[in-house]
Amino acid sequence: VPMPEITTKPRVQVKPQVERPKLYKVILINDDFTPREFVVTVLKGEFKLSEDQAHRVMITAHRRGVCVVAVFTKDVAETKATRATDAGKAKGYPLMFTTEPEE
Ligand code: TYC
Repeated sequence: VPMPEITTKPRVQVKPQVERPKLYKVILINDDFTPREFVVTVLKGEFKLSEDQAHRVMITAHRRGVCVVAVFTKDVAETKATRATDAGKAKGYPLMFTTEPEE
């Protein structure tokens, strides 16, 4: 006996749903005015670094000019960089955090 013909409806190509979000570095910039201890306090408060980690990041920026603090999604990186920069501004310090996309 003949087999029934099976027809299939063409399906549109579907892009994989789940993509890993691009990550952004928060970068601490050195300056000549912000007290070291204040930089450490901001790093602990905004980025949840330990005293040791915060001190290492501060000293690295102090010696080399910049230091990567941590990586986050774009929104979180920008919010934290802004809040940390504003904490310095509120005390009259030129403390600066920026963000840049990871490679
Ligand atoms: N260079 C500052 C000083 O000597 C301390 C400092 C370190 C400031 C790191 C900013 O990102 C910074 N008081």
